[in-house]
Amino acid sequence: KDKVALVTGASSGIGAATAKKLAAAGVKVGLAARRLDRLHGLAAEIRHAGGEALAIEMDVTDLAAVERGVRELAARYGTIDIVFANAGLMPISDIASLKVDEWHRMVDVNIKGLFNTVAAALPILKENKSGHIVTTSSIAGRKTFPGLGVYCATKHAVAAFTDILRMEVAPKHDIRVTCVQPGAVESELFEHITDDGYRSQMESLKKQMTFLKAEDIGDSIVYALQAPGRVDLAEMFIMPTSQPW
Ligand code: NJP
Repeated sequence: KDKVALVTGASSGIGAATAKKLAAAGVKVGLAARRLDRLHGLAAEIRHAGGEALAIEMDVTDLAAVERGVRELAARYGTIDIVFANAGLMPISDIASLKVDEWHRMVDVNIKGLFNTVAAALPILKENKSGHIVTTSSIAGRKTFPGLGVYCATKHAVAAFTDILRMEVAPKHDIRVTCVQPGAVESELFEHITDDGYRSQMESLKKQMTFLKAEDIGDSIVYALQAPGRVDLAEMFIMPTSQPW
């Protein structure tokens, strides 16, 4: 039977690339994000290539919206087997700049968005006594970097939550859990930096090193999902070969 996946943050970058890889591997994908036009475009692209996809408008900070999206996906394809909780943002700035609104948005999307996604989807996986939850943490969930104070805090939280989720649900409910920790990946993530200094720092970094492609992360996730049931790839730390830190 074809598997069904929910992908949050599917409108661009890692989420969009992973959704395409999943669809190519025969998975029916629920594409969730706020930009519905993007999701419709991606769903059409996936269907054109012979896959199955459903566009779902979803703000992950809104638990009711996430629950609605999960219900819609499960109703369309019968169940949910895979959850890729990936939505996130990274507006870099120094703590002393006190961009408190940006801090709160990162906490709301990167942390609470993950909690909401797991809360809405886990009952279905538990009921099935199987499934796979993949979360997007970061190299910033393992180390710390100036300018990334709040982002690192959120991605450390993602890593901690994911690890404990695995310990609790993998042995008991046969639900595998994987925490993906990428280094620098080409995506729209860096477009939301409002601090001029860090924005130009990121621009020059792009010229100095070769970022990963979002597809590289998608390939690794498909690999983890296709591993035999006894194998849980708990963490995947994926770095660009040229990234020195
Ligand atoms: O970035 P981008 P990535 N509700 O900006 C969505 C992590 N990461 O693919 O709602 C629902 O292209 C947004 O959709 P929309 C990173 O922290 C990256 O790189 O339509 N969705 C879009 O689809 C993040 O967790 C790198 O605006 C919301 C997606 O999130 C994940 O990878 C390195 C939302 C962001 O796509 C994907 O980011 C690393 C909301 N409220 C970790 N707000 C890297 N790129 O180098 C945003 O270690 N989204």
